[in-house]
Amino acid sequence: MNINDLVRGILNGDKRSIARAISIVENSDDEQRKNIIDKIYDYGNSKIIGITGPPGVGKSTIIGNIAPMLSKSGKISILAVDPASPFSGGSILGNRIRMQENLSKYDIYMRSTSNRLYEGGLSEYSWDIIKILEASGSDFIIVETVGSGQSDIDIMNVADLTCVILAPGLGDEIQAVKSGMMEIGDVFIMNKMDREDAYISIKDIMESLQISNKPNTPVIGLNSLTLDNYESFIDFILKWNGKNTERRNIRKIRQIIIERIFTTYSVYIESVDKNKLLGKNPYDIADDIMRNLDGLKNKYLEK
Ligand SMILES: Nc1nc2c(ncn2[C@@H]2O[C@H](COP(=O)(O)OP(=O)(O)OP(=O)(O)O)[C@@H](O)[C@H]2O)c(=O)[nH]1
Ligand SMILES: [Mg+2]
Repeated sequence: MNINDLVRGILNGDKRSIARAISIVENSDDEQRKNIIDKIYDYGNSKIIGITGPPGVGKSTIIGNIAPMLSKSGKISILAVDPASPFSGGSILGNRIRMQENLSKYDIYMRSTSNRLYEGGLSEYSWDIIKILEASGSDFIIVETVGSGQSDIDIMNVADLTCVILAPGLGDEIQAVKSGMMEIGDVFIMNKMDREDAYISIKDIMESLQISNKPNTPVIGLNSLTLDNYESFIDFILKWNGKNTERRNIRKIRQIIIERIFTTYSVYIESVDKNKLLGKNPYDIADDIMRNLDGLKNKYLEK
């Protein structure tokens, strides 16, 4: 498939073209990524909904429930970022298959991607994947982060609406979650309201929001077994009109530049004269290498 056919396919919402383009941005080089993004950049206007929170609180369950409900108001795509860890591979795949079966009747496109140990709860090319899903005509793109608790904070740089999902009985983990996640939520969801300690947990979160100077941030309780109170959450999502394009793009620019510097300088670092390594302070060697910025320019700009 040539690039123009691929782009036409994406713009028409063709699922095979979308899947192929995502594989290209994940597995090719900067130039090919740039090529695709160049051609689709101006298309689409999606609301990007981030679903984050500790492991097992019900993120996937909630997405599986809200996606069909939201599909009454527009086209939905889902991006689920999975941990690279081989230990959880099997169970996650099982979850995904169940979710995909459930969603297929609603014409919802779902893609999972591994974070490949990229930190922050998203994957390295999440931005590019989101651009592709956006150009394919999605009205809503729902992103599930890895679910490693307090370190899943990158989503706030990417989503237009960040939903932090919590559940009763998180035990000691709640303290760690609070220290990282209270800042990033536009809304807090207490899932598993069927649990008896749920109301105490909601009160606890409200108190933490007071302390964090965010007393007006909404807290919504959900029971994902009965779908109790889901209409409040859907209503909240539909009314939300915050946009985060600037922050999303700045994050991407930073990432592109760091990646380029890293790739280029790795080569220089490997080529350091081994005799120098013993005789010279590493700070001085790093300065020497960085004086040679020409390598970076030649590689990316002088074509
Ligand atoms: N009792 C109860 N269980 C729930 C509720 N929502 C989800 N669960 C269960 O909680 C477990 C974890 O749900 P998931 O949706 O996989 O949670 P997750 O946050 O996506 O988990 P990871 O992606 O592994 O971090 C599953 O067994 C669900 O059936 C709820 O409202 N009440
Ligand atoms: Mg999940």
